[in-house]
Amino acid sequence: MNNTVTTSIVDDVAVVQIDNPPVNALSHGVPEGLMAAIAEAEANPAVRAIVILGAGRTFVAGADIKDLEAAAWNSSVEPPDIHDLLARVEDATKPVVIAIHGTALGGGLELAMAAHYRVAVPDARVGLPEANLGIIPGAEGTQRLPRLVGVERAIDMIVTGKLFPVSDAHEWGLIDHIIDSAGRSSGSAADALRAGAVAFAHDVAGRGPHQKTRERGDKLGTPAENAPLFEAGRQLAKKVRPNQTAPATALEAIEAATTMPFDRGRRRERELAIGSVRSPQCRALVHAFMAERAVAKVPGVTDAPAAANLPAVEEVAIIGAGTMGSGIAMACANAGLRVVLTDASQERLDAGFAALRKNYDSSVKRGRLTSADVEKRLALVKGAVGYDACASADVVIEAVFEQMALKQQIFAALDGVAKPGAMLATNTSMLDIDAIASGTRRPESVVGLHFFSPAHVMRLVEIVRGSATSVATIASALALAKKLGKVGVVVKNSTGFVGNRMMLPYMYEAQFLVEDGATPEQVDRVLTTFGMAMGIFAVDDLGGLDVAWRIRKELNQFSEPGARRPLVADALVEMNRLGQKTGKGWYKYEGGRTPIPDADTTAVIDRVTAGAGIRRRRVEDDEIRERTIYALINEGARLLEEGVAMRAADIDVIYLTGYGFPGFRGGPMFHADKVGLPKILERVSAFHRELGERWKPAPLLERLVKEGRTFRDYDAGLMP
Ligand code: T1G
Repeated sequence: MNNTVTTSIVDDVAVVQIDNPPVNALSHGVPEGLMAAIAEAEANPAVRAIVILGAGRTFVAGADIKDLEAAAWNSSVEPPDIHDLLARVEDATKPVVIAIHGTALGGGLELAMAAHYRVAVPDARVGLPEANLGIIPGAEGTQRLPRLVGVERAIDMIVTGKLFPVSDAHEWGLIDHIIDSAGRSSGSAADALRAGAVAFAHDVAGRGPHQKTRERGDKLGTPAENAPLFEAGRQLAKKVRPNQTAPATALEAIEAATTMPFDRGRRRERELAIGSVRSPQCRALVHAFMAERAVAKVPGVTDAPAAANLPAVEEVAIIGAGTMGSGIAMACANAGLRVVLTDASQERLDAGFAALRKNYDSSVKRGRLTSADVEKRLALVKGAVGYDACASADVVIEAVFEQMALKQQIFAALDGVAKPGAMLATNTSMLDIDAIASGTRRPESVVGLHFFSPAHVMRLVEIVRGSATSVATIASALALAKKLGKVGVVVKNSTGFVGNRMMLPYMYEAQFLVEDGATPEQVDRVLTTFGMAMGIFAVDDLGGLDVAWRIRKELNQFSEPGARRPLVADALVEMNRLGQKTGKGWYKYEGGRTPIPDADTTAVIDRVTAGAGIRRRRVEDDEIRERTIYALINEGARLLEEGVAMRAADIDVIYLTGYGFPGFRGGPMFHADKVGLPKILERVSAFHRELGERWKPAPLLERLVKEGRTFRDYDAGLMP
């Protein structure tokens, strides 16, 4: 028998354990092993019931994503199919009980639904997150889930792809019994689950008949009852997964469950599932999933001896209680870390705490946290005026405004205060880390931690490696990001690092398009239709037009002879149209956050462009899409070549988690591969001829086209 599945006999119950680390995916012989174990248990007269559980941290997290990836890229590879296993479980002659801890996800929950009973520990979670990967539950999940929880709930679970606590799942009838080990005085949680599941199995063995989910129809409703539910599902899909194809496909499969006998329904599901696996969106979303995990592995850092023995982080000090500082404080407190929030005056500190309190209050209002949670978290945050309170911190994060002299002064002062070995981080979004580090005698401890606003929400942290930053410091920064539930991406020191350096040409190209004849709302519509979470002009209004204005000054941008300089943005700033905070920017705002096109902006554009002798023309949507997105890609290729970004996939993760790039396109570099690098180069070269030097093709782009390679190939070459 294969070694990912083993059976032990406890009383009259066969306990079948899946052990396929890290997450017990249904690969490496697990399905075959389970079938063999069931056959053996059936044949054993001493066994009256079967329990299936997972070893290690979790029950089964689904099909193996690597198998899925192989099928997505290669149409001669069949997507994972566990129908035989599911039938074997459901038709077992002895009752099968699935015992869940950690998570039962995707194929894992589908396996559980084929069993006769499901039990779980109280902190386990369940879900069908396939839509996150651009596919539909393809192991009969769209057929069994509505039978167990009803059509409405099934639609919600499958379209949102969310994970749900077992308390909810129990209420809906998806979980039969919660094993509460609160009363147990000894033994591990795993022992409690095993003992509880065996007791449950022993109990049901004497009863019967044992319900087969596929034979149930009591919750499937009638066509007339279901029609509005499917309509609501389509609306939900539009809202939570705009532009994604999998939710509509999943709805079709669920509909099949309600109109066809089980066997025909599951065949229909299989057809639809295969179609979804072969879709470009699946490839992109699987790439995004893998890339997000790959960024946590940095050659030379996470595999270095220094990474094996990192000091624990328990206390974080934050310098600067402004928007970023208080947001970072919240992110740390949410992760259970002690926080010292500091600023130069009591007044500013009070304002920081007020902001913290306000953010927490809104989490309570939205039902995300209870008041008790909030009090517990707020109790972790202490305030202090001045740097002295940073002395006991394991990590100090500077989050004052972007002024080099001030930052250098802070780091020099920290040198005398921070404990030896403490990480000294700066939250700068633009400034030179090496220059900041030059003020201390311990530049090896200095690192950039570029959080994104709002810092307690946004998942991205760019981890900026200065020329002196030690391997241990980078590894600690990665570990801290993970602890905060964030995605840390290591990049090299360079103006704007990766994210903002790509953002500027993208943003300015959008502004040139407006000066050439488009409108802010047209550009934003093209970008959101492409899938960006927000249009660039709405983003600029949100962040404040003065931010880029200051950068233009500080970096002395557009100083090269012949460089085209954006004109309208300066004019708007001069009129104090700074965006949402002044009620007007590229758009106007009438009390809320909704951008409203403004005739005054049009007048400014007309005036400024006329003054500069620009003859405005009709600009087509295609031109907008190409000039904005290809500007991102061309700059991304430069960053790769310069080694500021290590892998094209790192750039993708940065754009997916920090800049609202649509997951179903896999990130800018993945998207470039999909469009085809020759086509991108052709357009970039044409823009270079028409629009000037800013469009000079990145040498790496030219090289890859010449060699017939993609960015994905480039990454593969780097990481054998
Ligand atoms: N297959 C293979 N590897 C997986 C995996 C999976 N399903 N899930 C996670 N991993 C790896 C991951 O790459 C990482 O590897 C390690 O496990 C830890 O993951 C038929 C076809 C389970 C909640 O979508 O949501 O079933 O980097 O860093 O934060 O209809 O992983 O260590 O080498 O994320 O504790 C549906 C996806 C599959 C679940 C754990 N299932 N996974 O989170 O750790 S499709 C999913 C997760 C399917 C059926 C269809 C999370 C997690 P490495 P991690 P974590």
